Amino acid sequence: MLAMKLSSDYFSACLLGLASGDALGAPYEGGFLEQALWRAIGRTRAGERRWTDDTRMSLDLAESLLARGELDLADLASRFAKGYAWSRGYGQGTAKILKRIKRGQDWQLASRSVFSQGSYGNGAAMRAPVIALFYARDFSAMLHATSESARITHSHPLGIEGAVLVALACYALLHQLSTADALTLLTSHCADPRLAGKLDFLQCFSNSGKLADTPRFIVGKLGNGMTAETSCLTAIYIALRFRHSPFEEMMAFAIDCGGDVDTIAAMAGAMWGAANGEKRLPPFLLEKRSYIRHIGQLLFDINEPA
Ligand code: F2R
Ligand code: MG
Ligand code: MG
Repeated sequence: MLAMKLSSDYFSACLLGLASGDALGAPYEGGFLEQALWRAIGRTRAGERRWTDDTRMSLDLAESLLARGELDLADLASRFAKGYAWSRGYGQGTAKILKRIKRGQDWQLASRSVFSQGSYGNGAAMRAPVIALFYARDFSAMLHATSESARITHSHPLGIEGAVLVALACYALLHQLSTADALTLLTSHCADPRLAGKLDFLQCFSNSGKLADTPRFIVGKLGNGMTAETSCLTAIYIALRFRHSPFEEMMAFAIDCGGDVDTIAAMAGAMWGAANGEKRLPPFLLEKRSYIRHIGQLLFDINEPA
């Protein structure tokens, strides 16, 4: 769809932005018990900030796409299952599905074993930035792969559509679309009236130049929950509002929004990284930083014509 020059720096930054938002947001996610647990296990022995399921599943997806050269759901399901560890704080439904696959159940059976209509959590959306990178030069393949990749854990239409919107937002920012053009692109691919209503809200605020409300107001309008419906548009709003501001300012706003902070910040962080490149990201001690940068580079290389 778009043929402009892409740079490897922005691919790495998209993945590092995701992991940074996840790691910096994780201490604020969940209730008292979850936060106390994260205080105990939230750093590696080397003092690096640990990330959670959001980054683990994004790396699983990237590693599968790079190894297979295309989306291979059986391979991806097996990598998701191998990557599962309770200490990464997976969603309850996703954890059950991955444990079943680990025990040998076919992923197609496992995917509907918890919620009969599939999950509408934000778990497919939080890893969707990887698809935007892998298919950065093939728009229709990106849309198709995003929906397909959601199916293993999130076959509910809302879980899928949230993932598509997040992938599209990353794609738009990677290609340096204006905020108005990015929102037009998202609107043209949004069918669900609940998500479309929230996108209308973003359009109004973008048109009036008034993208500047309090976290409390934004949470009231867009949500801060663990479902795709209550988190994806919040992340997109935050990324668009802070796309030209320092990462730390965006992160402070995401933390003030509360709720599912690691995931909202991971999705917004991926979009921000895709728009800004690596040099503007804060260089704090992050678990596997060099490896994540390397995977971003490989996702760029696959898009480069030989
Ligand atoms: N799991 C966490 N954080 C723990 C915080 C728990 C805290 N006590 C709290 O409840 O706030 N974080 C990680 O999980 C999220 C991603 O979740 P994912 O992968 O989408 O999981 P799941 O279980 O599929 O969906 C999440 C919840 O949404 C509700 N839900 C989804 N589909 C449903 C359906 N069809 N019917 C009814 N409910 C449905 C359920 O409550 C699910 O548990 C991210 O935040 C990640 O960081
Ligand atoms: Mg998480
Ligand atoms: Mg979360």
